[in-house]
Amino acid sequence: MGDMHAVRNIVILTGAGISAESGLKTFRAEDGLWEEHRVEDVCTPQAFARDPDLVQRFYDMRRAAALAAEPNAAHEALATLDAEWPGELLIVTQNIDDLHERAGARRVLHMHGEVLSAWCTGCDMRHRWEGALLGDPPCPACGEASLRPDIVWFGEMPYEMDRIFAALAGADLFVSIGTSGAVYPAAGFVQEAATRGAATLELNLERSLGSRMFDETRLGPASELVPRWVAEVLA
Ligand code: BV8
Repeated sequence: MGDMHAVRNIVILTGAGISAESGLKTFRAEDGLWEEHRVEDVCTPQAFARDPDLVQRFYDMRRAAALAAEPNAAHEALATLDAEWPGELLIVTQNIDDLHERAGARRVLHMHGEVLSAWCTGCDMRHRWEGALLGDPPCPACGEASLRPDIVWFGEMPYEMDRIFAALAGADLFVSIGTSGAVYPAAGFVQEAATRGAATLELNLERSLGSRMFDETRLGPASELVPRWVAEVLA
């Protein structure tokens, strides 16, 4: 990676690969989530309208898995970077688990939502939620049985896109960790950052679909690559 002294503002994009070593399934692996479920059956507003119980059961399973998982060395290393980095830093995650925060990271943005949050489509309130949503429990605020997982489904606008694009515009360094680069707009962030003059680095088990757009790619498990990279940055 070039001379770190010129780097002040960092944007980090993470995907399912950073939570794989915590035991959470990725999407596209041979034993991935999309092997057992069709995206259009569980991850679109149309699917929720058609069969809400199937979708609630799917996210109840993901919620239980997230609660049972523990952060790994990659999450911990990013939490250390977050605590010690004097410049701007934003961890933009596509993940709906809370392992970044449980490792201690604070400057985290969940662009695709959070599985430990329930959103009432009646009164628009959001609630911390650890239990099941199957069975239509009432909204703690308005009592309506209209809670859905607080998740961005395909065809829905990701959260806080303005904040993300503002951070990309000011970034000196863009780092992508554990993502296949298959889903937009996240897969387009490397181009946006590079166009704005940022250096770009990919840390992944295998080359992603957008690999050729990165200045540098390092291949290996996140639990090894991320602590090593953070040590370099803080050196
Ligand atoms: C929108 C929440 C518009 C739910 C998710 C442009 C071109 C083509 C298509 C589109 C386009 N723009 C928009 C689209 C449509 C669509 C899209 O991108 N489709 C794809 C399939 C082609 N995008 C959307 O619909 C987005 N919305 O565009 O809205 C709009 C505009 C105006 C107004 C209204 C609307 C919304 C997309 C968000 C959907 N929700 N998640 C849930 O989690 O259940 S996406 C979900 O899938 C994840 O969040 C993530 O984004 C994606 C999965 O990707 P990864 O996380 O990368 O996981 P994957 O398994 O694929 O890869 C894992 C990687 O890790 C691998 O590379 C592997 O090698 C690596 N790895 C594995 N183990 C390790 C490792 N690396 C290191 N260490 C390890 N141990």
